[in-house]
Amino acid sequence: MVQADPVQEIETLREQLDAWNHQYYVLDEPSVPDVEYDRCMQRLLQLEEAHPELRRADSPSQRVGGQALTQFSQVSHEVPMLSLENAFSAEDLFRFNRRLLDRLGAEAEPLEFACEPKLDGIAVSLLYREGVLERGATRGDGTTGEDITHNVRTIRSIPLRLRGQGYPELLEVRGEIYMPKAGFEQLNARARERGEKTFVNPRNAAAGSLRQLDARLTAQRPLEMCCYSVGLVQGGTLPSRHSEVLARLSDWGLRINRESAVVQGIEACDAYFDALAQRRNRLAYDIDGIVFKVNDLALQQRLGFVSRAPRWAIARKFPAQEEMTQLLDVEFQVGRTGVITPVARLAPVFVGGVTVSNATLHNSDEIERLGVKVGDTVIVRRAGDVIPQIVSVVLERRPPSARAIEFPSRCPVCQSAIEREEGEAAWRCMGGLGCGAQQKAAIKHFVSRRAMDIDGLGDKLVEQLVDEGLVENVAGLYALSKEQLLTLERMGDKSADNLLAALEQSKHTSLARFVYALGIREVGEATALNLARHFGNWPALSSASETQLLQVDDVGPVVADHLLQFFDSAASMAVVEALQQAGVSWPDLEPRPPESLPLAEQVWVVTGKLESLSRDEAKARLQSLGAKVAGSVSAKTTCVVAGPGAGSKLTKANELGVKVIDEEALLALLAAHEAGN
Ligand code: D41
Repeated sequence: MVQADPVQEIETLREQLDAWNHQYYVLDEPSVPDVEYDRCMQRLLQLEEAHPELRRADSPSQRVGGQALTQFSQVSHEVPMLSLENAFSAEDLFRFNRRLLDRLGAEAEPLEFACEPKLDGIAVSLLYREGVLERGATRGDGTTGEDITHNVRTIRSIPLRLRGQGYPELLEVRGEIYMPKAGFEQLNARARERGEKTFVNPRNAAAGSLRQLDARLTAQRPLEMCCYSVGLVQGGTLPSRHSEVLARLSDWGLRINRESAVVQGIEACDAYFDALAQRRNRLAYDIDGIVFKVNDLALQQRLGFVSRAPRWAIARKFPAQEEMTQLLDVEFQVGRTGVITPVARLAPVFVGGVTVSNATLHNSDEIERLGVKVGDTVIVRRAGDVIPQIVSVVLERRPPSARAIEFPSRCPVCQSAIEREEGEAAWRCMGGLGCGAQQKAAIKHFVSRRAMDIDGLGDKLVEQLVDEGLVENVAGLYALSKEQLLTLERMGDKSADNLLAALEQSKHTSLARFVYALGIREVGEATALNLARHFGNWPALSSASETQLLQVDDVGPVVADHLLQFFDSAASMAVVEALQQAGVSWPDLEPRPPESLPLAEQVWVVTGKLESLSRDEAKARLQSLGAKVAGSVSAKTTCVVAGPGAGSKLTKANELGVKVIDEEALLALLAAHEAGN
């Protein structure tokens, strides 16, 4: 794309980069490989360097400014940013509807409402002049906020210039800046690894990220923006319904919430609330309720506002995801790989929809960071499927009897020495499979459904078997006799027979399952499958060199090192030997080059929510069958897997006549192809 005219080439590059940004960050549909994007960006930077007179603030190269600010300046909101009234029950919501109808007259029934998830982030205002982003500000107290232009510019879902045409000369857009849950977890995990301060929740992380004077810091934080209304509008007009205004914002390249819906009547609002409450944990971001707005802007006008909140909107809140409770004790658990995790025992508390009585304290650094003591009152957070966490201590409530938490100096289960590797936060028990806790965890993993799939061998039974000294390692399972089983508590004749049959059946397995079942550090299902595919048989795999291991998809230096340690360990290899002696076997495979895999040459796309496996897992398993997994649908796509909530990718697939299957069909297909491995 070399063009003689730099003006023209710069404009072409900016348009291309803007379009890709929009596809990626606003529509959630990646459309180019990173290298291509980077190449264009580099070219643009190079041209702008050579022609400083052609630099412009709204160029995609100008998201992160040079100098850090020394302070924030204040911004007054010409049109105040109102607040929202809260509702805490269905009754509150119905009362809201009655108040509306009292004012508007019964003939307004049923009212049309716009329903929107209430994002738990920071409310902000963006000002566009002639379509160019001029200023970003926090809501502050609604009248005065802070100028955070330098920081909002770094957020990729905020366009530096609006797309298309027809926008007013002056347009103030309002919305919420938030941090998606996955980005938050990653940010905290990284901070924890480095022993740095973590954020309490995604909202605080978003607020902290926006409060940076140096935009280069903000640029590294996974922030997103979602728009929910407009403020100042001059030199142009907007549609007459809220939902249409949002649709227009979307046309201009701004991000709006795809879960939003327009419904008729308050009963439908109630149903929307219940439906989203069900799915709340599966959304990619935290929401703390649902906002209901009268959709007709003329009716909004007639209703007006009281003090600082509009009469025409209400936020129905979900049950809190953070609650206060007491830390009763701390226990130290030893995991499968020896990692010692402090677990908080809590006075039971109802939070995020369930009763919580345990929370993870992660590691010794985290205990130190929180400064928590036994007896303290703590704030517990349970969001989504994430394990409950203690996020802070209420120091004012510390009783005089509070006692410091002592991290053990030896393994609490086997008394072996504990060590912590350079740069790691976790302490590990060095007892290996001599440690009872690691023994039990290794056996539980070995028998689990996706490993050897031994039916009827639950956690309790595994613990009994180890505690009674009947089983020491996974090979011992196959030496169990019926007489031994019958000595166990609550083990009847029938259950013993069933268990022995399940053990017998599990002996016929696949190399991939076997490798996964061994529980080698960092070797998950997908990696095990890749290893099995690549080497085809155990002797080849277990004698592979580092160089050979590194040739396998998914295997990097760390995984290779764990594998080599396992193969070098006489004890581990003796267990493998004993398992094979006991009759555990699998069909060897032809070591297969990638091009002979069943889905070789195919391009797959996964979109929407999946129920029984994560999108990453689906991707890894498709890849290990040879498929490429792409981020967007094109004529080259072989098949699209669409779960609930699939949007434009599904539409596109239908338009192009690309095959679409659901999760159930995907599982069937994976099972069919993986069976032989
Ligand atoms: O998602 C939100 N947090 C959200 C906040 C939303 N979807 N809609 C909102 N609508 C308004 C009005 C009705 C006043 C335009 C809001 C907020 N306000 C709001 N956010 C913070 C204070 C008020």
